Amino acid sequence: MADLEALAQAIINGKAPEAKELTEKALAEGVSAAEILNNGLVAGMNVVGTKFKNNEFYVPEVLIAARAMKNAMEVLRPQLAAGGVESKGKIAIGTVRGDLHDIGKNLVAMMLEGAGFEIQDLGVDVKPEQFVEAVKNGAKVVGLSALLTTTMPAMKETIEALKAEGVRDKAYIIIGGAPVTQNYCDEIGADGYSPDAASAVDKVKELLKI
Ligand code: B1M
Repeated sequence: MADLEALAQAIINGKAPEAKELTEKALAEGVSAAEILNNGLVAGMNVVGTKFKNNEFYVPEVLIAARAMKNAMEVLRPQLAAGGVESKGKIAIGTVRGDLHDIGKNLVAMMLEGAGFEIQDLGVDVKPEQFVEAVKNGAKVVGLSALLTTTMPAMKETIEALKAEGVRDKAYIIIGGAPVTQNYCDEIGADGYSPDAASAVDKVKELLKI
């Protein structure tokens, strides 16, 4: 019988082949993709997020868990699309213009994907116009990451570009990265700041009221 608890545990323990195998087994037994996603993958990543917040897990454990989740998602994604399972919303995320740091941004993206959101990862050195385009294409949340004090102003420039194109109010903007603070968030008029990947998930849920 499909064991979604074991699947969640495989994600928590970062066992990628096992996570993929259990996902395939559950699908073969007729468990719906939505159930596997919610009670297996998302349940596992929720535990990972909590452990990370409580300093029981560090970056390597989260990366390994996220890799296991990605493996399982490869099996599940086509089924989710075919079954018309709705994502919780589209999020465009990227490291802002001039900045090449992506480890933290990738963690945030993986945690958000693990929480059931559709992620458009724009990569690093992302120009304000690219974020504007993403919002025009339906992103409900824009995630900006910056690791350098010299690239933080690109966050403000991105918000200005969204305003100039008349789409600022079409998406929530969340920001993060080591030098970024709540004060800076307030100063540039972003909608939310998160100090880490797990809180980014909470912040997005809070903003989208889900
Ligand atoms: Co760079 N680097 N780096 N670097 N680098 C820092 C950031 C630095 C603090 C090192 C130092 O001097 N002590 C310093 C910045 C100083 C400053 O501006 N205050 C620095 C510098 C100066 C530079 C260069 C300019 C060095 C040079 O060339 N002279 C250069 C810049 C290149 C560029 O971007 N244009 C540079 C280059 C690099 C590498 C390419 C070598 C490499 C990046 C590799 C990569 O990312 N693929 C690198 C690295 C690895 C670092 C350090 C060592 C580690 C960063 C990291 O990945 N941390 C860093 C020093 C440090 O932080 N100890 C440093 C782990 C990661 C999980 O944490 O990214 O903070 P973090 O993400 C966290 C949170 O911040 C938050 O959640 C994440 C998970 O909890 N978060 C978000 C992040 N984004 C978020 C978005 C959100 C919400 C939360 O919402 C959207």
